[in-house]
Parts: sequence; C-alpha cells; structure tokens
Amino acid sequence: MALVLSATQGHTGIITLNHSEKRNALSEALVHELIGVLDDFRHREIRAVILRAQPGIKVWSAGHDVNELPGRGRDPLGWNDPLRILIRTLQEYPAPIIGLIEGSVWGGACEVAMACDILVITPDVSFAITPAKMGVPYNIGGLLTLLNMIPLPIVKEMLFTAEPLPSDQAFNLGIVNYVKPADEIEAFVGNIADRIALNSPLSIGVMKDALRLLSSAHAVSPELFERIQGMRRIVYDSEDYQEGIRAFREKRKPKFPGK
Ligand code: KFV
Repeated sequence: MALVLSATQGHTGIITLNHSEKRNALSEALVHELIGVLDDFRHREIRAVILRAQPGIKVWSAGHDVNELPGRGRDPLGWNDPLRILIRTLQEYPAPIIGLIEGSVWGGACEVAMACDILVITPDVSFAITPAKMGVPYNIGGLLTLLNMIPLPIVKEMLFTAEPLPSDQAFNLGIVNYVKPADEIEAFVGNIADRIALNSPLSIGVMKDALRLLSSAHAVSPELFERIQGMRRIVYDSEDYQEGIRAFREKRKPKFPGK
C-alpha cells in the first residue's frame, strides 16, 4: 500500500499522506515516497503543490517516526535524518507548497507544516511541538524553521510545554493564512493553487528561493554552531533521551531524571 498518494489537476499537484494506521508518522519509507512524488512533480513542471492528509482525518501527522530515532549517543536529527531531508526538499521545491491541514499536528510534522509556503487549516487543527516529551534536542535548522514562522514567546511556550496550540491562536498570530470549515477547505485551497498557476512560475520560483535564503541569513559563526551542537549532544547522550523513547514504546508517560 502506498504511504503517500499523488494526483494532478491541471498545473496543480496533490500529495496525500496515506498511512493513517501509524498516524502518518514521518518514517523513512513515507518520506522517501513523498520526495519521489515531489521529484516527479518537479519534472512535470507542476506550478503549485497541495500537501494534505486523507479528508476528515483526526491526526494530520504524528511527526518523526519515534521508532526510527537512533539510540543514545547519536544525533537524532542529523543532516541525513529523513525529517531533515524532507524539510529541505519542501523549502527548496521551486513552486509554492500549500499545506491543507485537518486534525492534530505533532513534533516534526509541525515543522513540515511550517516549511509549507501557505497554510490553510480546519478549526479542529492543533500544533504540538513535542521534543521535550521525548528528551530530544531539536536541531538548529529546525528551530530556525519554527522561528521564521512563530513569534519567539510562542515558540518558547510550545517547546517548553509541548502542548497543542489551537487553530484560532495559530490564525491570530499569522502562523496560518486561513481557517476554513472541512467541507469548504478543498475547494478553497484548489482555488488558491489555480490562481498561483496563472502567474509566472519563474518569478514565483525565484522569489520563493530568495525568501528562503533571506530568512535563513542568520549570522551563525562556526563557534556558535559548535557550541549549540555541543549542548545538544549532552541531551542526546542523556538518560532523558533514552527514557523519552522507551516511554513512547511502552505507551506510558516518561519520568525524566534530568540527566
Ligand atoms: N512514531 C511512530 N509511531 C507512531 C507515532 C510516531 N510519532 N505516532 C503514533 N504512532 C503509532 C503508534 O505507536 C500506534 O502503533 C499507531 O501509530 C496508532 O497510534 O503499532 P501500533 O501500536 O498500532 P495511537 O494508538 O497512539 O493513536 P491515537 O490514540 O489516535 O493517538 C494519536 C497521537 C498522535 C495523539 C499519538 O499517537 C501520539 O501522541 N503520537 C506521538 C506524537 C508525538 O509526540 N510526535 C512527536 C514525535 S518526535 C518528533 O517529531 C521530533 C522531531 N522530535 O524532535 O521529538
């Protein structure tokens, strides 16, 4: 069974996450299929992409596949981690990606949403960024994706509490473009995609890339980078990290020793 479905309508490509049994967790296999579809769309010169899950779903995506997080002592979100590869692919994709979101969004899937260019959600959507529930030190690129979309005090609250941010707050903060009822969202998003497709794909592609480069133009010196990586290492070497993953697998609440 395909973990990801794809379809095209004119110049628009539609990607549907299709692994609801595992709550669309971003496993290596699912990410691989998703990137394959984007490659195909790129060759077919698709001008707008809609990224969605199955209609009416309760969980849009449960984030990183926790069972694929590495053991203690290895960076859980290194350069070649599937989530990192997916985020870069979405950000570097040469046409706009519209996130059509229903249901709850967890952990790394929040970053996937924030890596979309335009977000349209239903009122039942919530975003919970949960590395603190897993003992995971989020990575620098990931924090920057979040910081580019979410005001700092809200990012802090989301990261520290790991609790869901509701749709109305996401809309009021400008994190998402529109909130639409479930029975209208598909037509609404399709209409945005159609309007984008009438404009110059070259102009849009260059502006998207320029915005990406400008918004990532933070001055991170090698020293600062290495310092943050060193701090992160303390976390993924820790008992907290092991306990977070163990607790998830044992379907219980974690008890973090803080070391
Ligand atoms: N990874 C792997 N498997 C997952 C998963 C995940 N993130 N989320 C759910 N599953 C599996 C789960 O183990 C179960 O498998 C099935 O999906 C249904 O989950 O073989 P099994 O036992 O059938 P349930 O029963 O938990 O579903 P439900 O009661 O509907 O609850 C849905 C939800 C999303 C509330 C719950 O599954 C959940 O809390 N999942 C974890 C959400 C989360 O904290 N994600 C962040 C992952 S860490 C991350 O993304 C990053 C980047 N980070 O830094 O930490």
